[in-house]
Amino acid sequence: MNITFCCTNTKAEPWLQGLQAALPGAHITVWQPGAPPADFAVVWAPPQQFMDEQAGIQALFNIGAGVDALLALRLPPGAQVVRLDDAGMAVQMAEYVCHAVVRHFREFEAYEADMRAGGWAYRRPRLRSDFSVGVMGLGVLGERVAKALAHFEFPVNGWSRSPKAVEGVRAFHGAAGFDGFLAASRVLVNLLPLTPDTQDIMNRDTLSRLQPGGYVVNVARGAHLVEDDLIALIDAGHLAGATLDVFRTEPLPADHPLRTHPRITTTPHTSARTLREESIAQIARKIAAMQRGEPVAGIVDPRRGY
Ligand code: NDP
Ligand code: OXD
Repeated sequence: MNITFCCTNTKAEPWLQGLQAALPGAHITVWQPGAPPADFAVVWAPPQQFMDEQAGIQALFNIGAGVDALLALRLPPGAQVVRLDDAGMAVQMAEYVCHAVVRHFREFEAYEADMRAGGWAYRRPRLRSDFSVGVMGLGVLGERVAKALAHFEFPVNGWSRSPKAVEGVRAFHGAAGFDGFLAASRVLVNLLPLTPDTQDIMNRDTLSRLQPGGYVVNVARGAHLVEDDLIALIDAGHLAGATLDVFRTEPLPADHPLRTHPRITTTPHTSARTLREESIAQIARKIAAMQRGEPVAGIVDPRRGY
């Protein structure tokens, strides 16, 4: 079995060593133009040339959860796309989102500023029941995040494409459920995949329909959010602020207004990192299962885009 590795911005050597240890019978190499055909590929943001040359690939293993960049390419005919299924990302996402929501709800930023300025003042505790959190996307990551938020006793709403039942979460689905979901939510957390249906989904119109004092946490993809609309709604006082991990342009330009806006917290696309060991173990398990002709989880449907 031949496996080719083609991951942009990723140090190849530790991945090759880990994959080789997990799949001792495999021949694993780093892809170069003109390389011989392989059976499986481990990829992140490969060039179109890779896809064109590797026409016989059976499955492409994406070393991330989001496959929007991969599906933007012309794929080898018949190749299955397999995304990472959690692999240690869900707990990181739950930490990140709970931190952002709790930090905002408990006004820790204001307390920190006050303490730095020599103050010692109490703020009136806010009502948890006034801070319903809406999680867009109840997939591998969104479900874990929604459950973690419910653990802190926030009222939690969830929105997905198909109907879902998640304990502790008021579930909405489909286009027909979107208005009710927004109207019931004050904090909006985005964990949708980026598809033609979800691009720009957070815009002036939809964000205006959040409850007053709304707050946005975007941890999915930058193109889900119309950034100028977010800034305008914060400046107009309809939204209280935002925590953003992903941006329309990454890296975020050094002089971008989102970096310095006083009500916006930014991080560099780090809310849930790909963990090498967990990912290698998962990919190796799935390759072995495919070779035995068994089904594997995390197969992407290119028509729906995730
Ligand atoms: P999943 O594919 O497991 O879940 C996607 C969820 O979104 C599903 O619940 C799905 O509904 C829902 N959904 C998709 N399209 C629509 C739609 N049009 N309307 C309503 N709901 C919709 O994805 P993950 O949870 O694994 O990951 C989500 C995204 O998080 C990734 O695509 C990626 O972009 C991002 N991500 C960001 C990271 C970071 O570091 N910032 C790290 C990892 C991922 P249904 O259940 O009905 O199918
Ligand atoms: C992912 C990401 O999709 O890191 O896994 O954004």
